[in-house]
Amino acid sequence: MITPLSCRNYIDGNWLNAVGEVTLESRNPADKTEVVATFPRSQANDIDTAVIAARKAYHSWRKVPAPARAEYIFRVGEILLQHKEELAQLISREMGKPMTEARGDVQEGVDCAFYSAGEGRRLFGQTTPSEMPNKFAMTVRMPIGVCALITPWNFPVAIPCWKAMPALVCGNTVILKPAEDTPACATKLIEIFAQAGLPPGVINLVHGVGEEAGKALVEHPDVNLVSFTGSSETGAFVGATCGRTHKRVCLEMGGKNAQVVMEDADLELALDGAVWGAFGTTGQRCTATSRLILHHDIKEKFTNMLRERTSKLRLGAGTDSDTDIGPIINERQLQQVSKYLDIAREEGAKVLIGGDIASEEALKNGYFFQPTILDDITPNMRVAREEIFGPVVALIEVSSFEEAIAILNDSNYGLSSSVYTRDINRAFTAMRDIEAGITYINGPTIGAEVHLPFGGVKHTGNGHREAGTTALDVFTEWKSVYVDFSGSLQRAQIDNRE
Ligand code: UN1
Repeated sequence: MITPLSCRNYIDGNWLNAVGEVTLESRNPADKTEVVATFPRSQANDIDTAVIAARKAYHSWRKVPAPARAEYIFRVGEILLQHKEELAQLISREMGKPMTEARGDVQEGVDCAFYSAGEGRRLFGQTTPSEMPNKFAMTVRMPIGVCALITPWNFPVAIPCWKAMPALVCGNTVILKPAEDTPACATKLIEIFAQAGLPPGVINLVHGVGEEAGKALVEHPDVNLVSFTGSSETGAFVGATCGRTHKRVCLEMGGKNAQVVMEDADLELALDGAVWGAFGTTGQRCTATSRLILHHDIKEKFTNMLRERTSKLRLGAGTDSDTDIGPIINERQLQQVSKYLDIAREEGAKVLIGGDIASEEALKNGYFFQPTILDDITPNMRVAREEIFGPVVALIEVSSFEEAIAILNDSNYGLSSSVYTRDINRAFTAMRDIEAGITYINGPTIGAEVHLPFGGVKHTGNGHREAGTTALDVFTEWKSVYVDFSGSLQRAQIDNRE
């Protein structure tokens, strides 16, 4: 057994214990007897120390030229790439995803580094004519200040990267509060940022629990922005608190993503997409396919194909090379998925395959749930409306394309969506009419790329888009600058027209 990693906070360039003595543990979800890391239970005073450090560093970091700031991030990308295998192993042990996916998690961070670093040489503003003669007008992007980044466990490397990297290139300083389930991944990631030579205080790490460390960060008067990815329930608290304390807030919350399969679709292709979208990362992605909206004409055939394919999926530890589906992250989440199966049965759903905690001897030490297909689902059932965040997909039958889109849109959430069809008119209609931040045509609901905006509509988000150039809109303020070179007072809003 590997010795547990002893994690500490990283504040002002130093690895520090929290002021309080209490430490917590993260465990391997595939073998809960294995402690992966211990980490401090930071309290408000630890948060305060981190905010003071980030504020102090901000005053000089914002003046470092953006291309020079970006070079640090480029270096982070290079070092991350060198450590990809080691970090992927750690992700797989601490979070449970299969190694191929864990490598993808790190690669998403690398991609984000190289993409964000390029922005250091752009960060474009605009020039625009002035109403006055001999006057010049332009817009410039300004950093926001101290940014608190609160990140989930399902992409323990990629998500902190896609928040921290653009934030830093834009001239902000950051404090990362990672999920309690993946402190070791966050620690290794921050070690890489430190190795890249970022000045002290520019990036800080505080471990702890959401209700204490996370809450203290969100409430702290000297934090200017909070970027949060997690549950809608916590997001509502974060949003309300930021509203009350006048902070910019970027929220990425739940999803109830649907894949539509029309009668003209390439069914093998749609099957590959459905299995990957629903069961990849054990369904623990905010982009996961949790509803399959199937046209009546292909429903039976497609359902049989899906059941057949699902029955072949192998559950196991992410670190085993023949694993298709890893564990659920923790006991609480496992119980949550089980609870939804009880609800589904009470609501009259038919469990086609799966439906229970996996009980095979080899899986007893981990939090494993069988990949599950629910049939006879009507759009108003709770399992068709609420985010489950596990390997469970609900089948809904429709008899037309219009009905499929209406049901897809009949949700409080609007993150990702997908339509399988060979009809170009339907494809473009879907693109126009689907209420979601992301729409795939003939591709699964998961797998967004870092150079495109990422986020959703309705209860999924609050109008911001992470990643892509839109990340710059999250992490900068606009300033309008007027330069008058006429040498005399030119008065605006004086109207001398007859
Ligand atoms: C998430 O689940 O919060 O689009 C992020 C995807 C990944 C990111 C998922 N690139 O599936």
